[in-house]
Amino acid sequence: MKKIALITGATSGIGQATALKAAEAGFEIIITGRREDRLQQLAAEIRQKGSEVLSLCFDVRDAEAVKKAIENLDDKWKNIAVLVNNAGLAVGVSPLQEGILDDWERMIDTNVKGLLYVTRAVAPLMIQKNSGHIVNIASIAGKEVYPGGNVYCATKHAVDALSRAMRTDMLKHNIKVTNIAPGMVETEFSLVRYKGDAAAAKNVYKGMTPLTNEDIADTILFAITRPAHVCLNDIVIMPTAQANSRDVNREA
Ligand code: NDP
Ligand code: 8X3
Repeated sequence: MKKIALITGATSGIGQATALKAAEAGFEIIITGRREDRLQQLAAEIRQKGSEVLSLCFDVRDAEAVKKAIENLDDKWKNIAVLVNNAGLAVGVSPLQEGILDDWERMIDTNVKGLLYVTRAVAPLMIQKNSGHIVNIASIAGKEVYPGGNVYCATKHAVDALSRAMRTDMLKHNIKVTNIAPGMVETEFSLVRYKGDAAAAKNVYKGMTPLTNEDIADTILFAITRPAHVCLNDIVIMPTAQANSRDVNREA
């Protein structure tokens, strides 16, 4: 029987590449996001690969919508083996003292509360089966801070802490928890962070080679295909041209 992977934030970037690679690797996929048109397009691509797919359109910030979407799954789709908590975003680069409250709320509500709502709905299904794997997409911003990163970094530090907390709480239920902390990955991430300013987004990667969404998807696929007794707890993956949050070689 094929395993089922639920991937949040599958309409773009890391989530989209992960959904496609997981389908190629033989998983059946539940894809989620807010953009219905993109979900439909991705679902068609996954079906072409011969994999079954279900798409769920909801905002992870809406606790009731998350709960209903998971509760209403039929028994087949409730048999989730892998949850990839990927939906997330950065908004703005203001110093803390000039921060925009709405930006802060979007980041905290999505990256922390949204991840919690989805996990709260899915983890009991895994516990019933005494097996499962939760992959949290954190960030190098969950290990370090950098100028203007303030609240985004705080949310990703929270994800890092929640990965460790989940691993402890779910230990007796045989559930693996993998925290993945990427450095710079060129996706729609910077376009969202700079509120649609394509030039500012492009400039983030100027003169260096960032990671791609496929690099992170490959890493996730490696983590979720290890033998039952092996759990990769924490993976930091950086572009060769990035040593840490602040040091980037733009001259290679
Ligand atoms: P993208 O902007 O390309 O993708 C983000 C995804 O998250 C989209 O599918 C989006 O879907 C979804 N999403 C955002 N907000 C919500 C919401 N409220 N409800 C449901 N889905 C939502 O960025 P990435 O692929 O780069 O980002 C994926 C994850 O990786 C994020 O958690 C990010 O913080 C993390 N990350 C990214 C890095 C990078 O440099 N790119 C580095 C380290 C970590 P939709 O808009 O359709 O809802
Ligand atoms: C995204 C990577 O360095 O912009 O999480 O924070 S960074």
